[in-house]
Amino acid sequence: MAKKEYYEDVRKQNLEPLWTIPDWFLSAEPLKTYGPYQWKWQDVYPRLLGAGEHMVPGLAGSRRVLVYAHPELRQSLGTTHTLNVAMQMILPGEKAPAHRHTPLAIRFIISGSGASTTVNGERMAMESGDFLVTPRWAWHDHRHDGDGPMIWMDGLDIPITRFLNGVFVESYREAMQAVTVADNESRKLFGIAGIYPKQIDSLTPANESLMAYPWANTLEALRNARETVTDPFEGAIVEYRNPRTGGSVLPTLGATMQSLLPDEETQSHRHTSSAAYYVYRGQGRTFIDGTAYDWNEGDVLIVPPWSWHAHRNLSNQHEAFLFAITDEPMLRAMGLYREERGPQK
Ligand code: 1HN
Repeated sequence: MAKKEYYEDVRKQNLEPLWTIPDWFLSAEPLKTYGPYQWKWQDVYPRLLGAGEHMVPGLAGSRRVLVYAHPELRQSLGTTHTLNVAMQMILPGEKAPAHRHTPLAIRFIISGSGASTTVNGERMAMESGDFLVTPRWAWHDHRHDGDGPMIWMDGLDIPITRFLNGVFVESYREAMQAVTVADNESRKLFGIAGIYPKQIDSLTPANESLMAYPWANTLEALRNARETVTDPFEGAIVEYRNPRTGGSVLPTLGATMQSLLPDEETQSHRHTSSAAYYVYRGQGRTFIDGTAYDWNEGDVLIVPPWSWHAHRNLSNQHEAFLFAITDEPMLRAMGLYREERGPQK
């Protein structure tokens, strides 16, 4: 058979000769399939408030949420290729009805006071800086009994769950769950490291582990990290963990809070995990593959996989706090996590 005919014949059988497939199939190192991206809070905030006029939770859909859809990931509506960041607002007196889905979620509380979320029958308070967890397939609803808009950031693993064809969603039989255990039960049971109720091994709590991490604890842990482990690539950084397993807070999604002191500058590194940063406090600049991205409070910044990045606090007075979600646990579980520490900026 002539060469040309051979290739036609083999492809007709939906067979692809490996020696003809270019680099994208197996590349020497991860390819850049999408770039860094940034959303400024000044562009998001008014539109989130605007959503207050256009939808009511429970009526038109069930959540007043703006999803951060990376322009290079329109197919998946991903914020990174694995994770979503979304911003949610709930107004006084509103209720976001109970449902559950296989994509898991974290919530980082931004502003407002007096709202609560109920996860598997456990009602939890939400205050600025708190970090909350909604595990896979957990019932959850939100309500706001305070004043003024309540805003938080949602982080979910929707893109990877969709890619794996694992999405299920179900509505609860009633609008809201009954509260079945003491408020903030998981915090009361598991929230103080190393000291637990004597009966802990025989309990059947509403949730198996800690669901709410208050800001005061995060701040104390950061202060302690600052005094004990210096990290030239991160400043001081703490990771939210599952206190019962010691592992990442969720199987696919990791979350961190880091602090940069006034004028602090980190060294550049890159890793195979992707990250979405939320600027909780402060102002600074992040270099990603040589491009500078300036950030202020409320901004969201994407660092794609295998991209060199270094942070700088641009204030000479105020500490900066960066919250981040990452897919690092997923990459580690698959043996794919790698980091390179470098000089590049
Ligand atoms: C969702 O169900 C919630 O339950 C928040 O609070 C954000 C983003 C995309 C899809 C579903 C919630 C979401 C979401």
